[in-house]
Amino acid sequence: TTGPALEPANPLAKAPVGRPPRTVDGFAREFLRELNFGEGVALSRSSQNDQYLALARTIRHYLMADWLETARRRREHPTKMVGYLSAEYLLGRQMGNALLATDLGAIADQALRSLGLDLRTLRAQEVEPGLGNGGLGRLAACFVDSLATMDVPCIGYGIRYEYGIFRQTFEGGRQVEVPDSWLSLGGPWEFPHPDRAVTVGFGGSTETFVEETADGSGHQITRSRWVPAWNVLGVPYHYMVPGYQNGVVNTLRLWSARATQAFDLQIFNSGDYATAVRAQTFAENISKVLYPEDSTPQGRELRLQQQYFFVACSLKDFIDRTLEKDFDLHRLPERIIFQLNDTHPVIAIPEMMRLLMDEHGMEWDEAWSVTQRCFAYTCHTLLPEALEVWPVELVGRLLPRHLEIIYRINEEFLETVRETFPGDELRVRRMSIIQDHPERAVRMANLATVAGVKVNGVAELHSQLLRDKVLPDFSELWPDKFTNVTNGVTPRRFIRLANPTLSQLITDTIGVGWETKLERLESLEPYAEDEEFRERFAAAKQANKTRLRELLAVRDGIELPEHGMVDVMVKRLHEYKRQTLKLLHIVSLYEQIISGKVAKDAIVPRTFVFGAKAAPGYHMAKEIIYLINSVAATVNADERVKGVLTVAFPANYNVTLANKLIPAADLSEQISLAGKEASGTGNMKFALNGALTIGTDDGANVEIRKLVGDDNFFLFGMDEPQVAALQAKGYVPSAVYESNPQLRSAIDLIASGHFTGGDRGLAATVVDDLLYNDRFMTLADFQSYIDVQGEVDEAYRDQERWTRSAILNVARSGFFSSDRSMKDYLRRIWMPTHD
Ligand code: GFP
Repeated sequence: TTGPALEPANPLAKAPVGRPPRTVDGFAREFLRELNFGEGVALSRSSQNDQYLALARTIRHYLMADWLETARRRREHPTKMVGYLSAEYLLGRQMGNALLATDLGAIADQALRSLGLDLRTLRAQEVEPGLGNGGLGRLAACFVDSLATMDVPCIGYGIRYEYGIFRQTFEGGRQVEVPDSWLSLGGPWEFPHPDRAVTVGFGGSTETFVEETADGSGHQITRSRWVPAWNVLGVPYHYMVPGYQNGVVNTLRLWSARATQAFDLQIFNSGDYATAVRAQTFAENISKVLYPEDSTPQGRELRLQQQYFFVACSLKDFIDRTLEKDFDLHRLPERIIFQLNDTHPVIAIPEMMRLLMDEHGMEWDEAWSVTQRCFAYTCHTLLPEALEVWPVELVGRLLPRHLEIIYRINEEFLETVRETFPGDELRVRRMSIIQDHPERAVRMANLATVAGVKVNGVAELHSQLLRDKVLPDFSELWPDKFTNVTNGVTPRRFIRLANPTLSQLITDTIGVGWETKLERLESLEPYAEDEEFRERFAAAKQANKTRLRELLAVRDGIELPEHGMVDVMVKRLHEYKRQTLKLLHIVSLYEQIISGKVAKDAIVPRTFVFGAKAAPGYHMAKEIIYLINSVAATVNADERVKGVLTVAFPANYNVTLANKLIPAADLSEQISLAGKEASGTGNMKFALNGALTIGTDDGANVEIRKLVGDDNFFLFGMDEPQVAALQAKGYVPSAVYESNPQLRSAIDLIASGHFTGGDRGLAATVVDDLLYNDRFMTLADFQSYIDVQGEVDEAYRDQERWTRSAILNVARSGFFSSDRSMKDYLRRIWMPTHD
């Protein structure tokens, strides 16, 4: 709790916090002071890590006045805020972003140089906080960046995982997961506040009691309350979220779990050390590790604990700490909208009901009316298995009061359904928040849809399919509840930081300020016809490719050829994303060359780059990784294709590597089965960095193609209605295999063990699945993919044409700034009167 208002005698205490001087000397002095006073070392004795930590703290100083000032402003003029609830934030490195936000890059560079140090070397020391799995977590990071840049009051709430997404290494081509101890050398970007810890309960039971109503009428009501069996503490860690050179710094508040009692001293003294710290271990496990998606049922309970833990901390934090004291909670929706990033934080809905009723004395109807206006839900998937359900047994055991509340919400909701659709019990069963089969479980997406003020998908097509296929009964009942907000990416990180060469060219051509008004990129369009500009544009791409070659040589010992097309597929490894389709293309090219069907010089030399992590429990994904590595090793060692086909699979794809790969790409692979990729955001990053896309009519590809034009996008494959029709008709992958000789040769070569040291068994899992299951219709789209790859080759041969198309991709992709996404959320969901 905050102490009494300070009335210090010293007038200095009232002055705004000082800003360090923005000069080379001033910066150098701050840095040395941090090194000496903060790290306790002299420059001459300091390690690179000391220097990195001191540098981070120095840069922090330049943000501090703005942070405190932003907080003060928001406190003194409270308006409606966005509470972004997300189990993941894939932030990427902080230092470069902070230097960009403060515009201190040049000063820091010179200051360090004057001390004999190198900024780039120190920046490379940073281990990125990988607190997310992929697109969903990265999207959350882009959104908080945009909200700060737009000066929208927002608190990002999440979990401070001690171990983020695992570090991937390859052993014998197989993925090996190493814990990501990103905090082990110090976390200079975080501010722990253990004194502001929040208590969160688990387990136990509920009890009912009778109470007189608050209106003084003498009526009695029966109420319920929760008596948890055990508690943990949530310690908040604050992170700065700086806007882009605008003096605004918002806050990201991540929760870390601690035991209420560190250990039992008596047991410890008796020598039973393991038992003495058991409670501590148990509690701290909650924020120990980021849960990888698509994993097996193990750890499910821990996952629900994580979800409840962070939303319970966050709601309490907002109500008890952020709101002014004595704020009338009936007016809560005037102050907050909690955006639920996927189903992970949906347990916040019954938690809000519980807080309002059991801790703040509201009646059910009032509490429900408030709750319904405080939440909105974003769905990020189309795969039914990715919509979370929690077994009733588990929820009841862990959160008994919440289960009661969920049951009552459901009861009242189903009454509405029955009134609207009398006699339609099948519909009632489909819409129920509780499913009966295969086990009784709470459907979190249904709960979020019932309670949320809006439900949105993340690209036009996805939002349409969400209405028509995923939640059709709900969209029939409440058509106005459904809306779309197409995803976006922050141009600060994904153009300015990632691609300085292109950024400079853009600024030289259209002036400053495009980073916050990305639609201005459209003024680049006429330059597609300007030869000099095209040359500079192509030179920028070439420079990025050279940088990538240098990086991969050092980072992974991978040798890339100097010339040729750079063809990149980077994203989570998942069957629906179809990395195997890319692999079949490579194998097919290789097979055609070594069998003499195609002359080596008939195809355009290409470097294929993969980047992908497989969830540790996802067996098939790991087999695919192994196969990609096996193909890479064989192809790269084969003299017959040398200089024409190169396959690179650098390990541990993350935000840092993405920033190097994307600017160097010529071709962006977005090849999911139509109707399966909700949006994609990598696709946007590539287009904005001047890569052309080969893609299916899926997710945001549809919008990219519409904007950049058919001539500047390589479309292939079935569209969603065709996929549905084939599914309905019955899809037989082996029949496709039989009827397509080129496909057959490629698959046969894999199956023969050619890439797996002669061992057929090693490729069998992937091959058999393609032939006899192929849930994501890889084989059905193979021929179309191959044909269009032929068109890609042809287009690439005409470098003038290619560059023109690449420029148009940049010029026409301004729509995909996450600033635009934020405007859409504000207008359509958070503050409908906003403009
Ligand atoms: C998920 C979806 C993507 C979507 C992002 C952000 O990310 O289509 O773009 O969320 O909305 F699948 P991944 O799990 O694919 O990384």
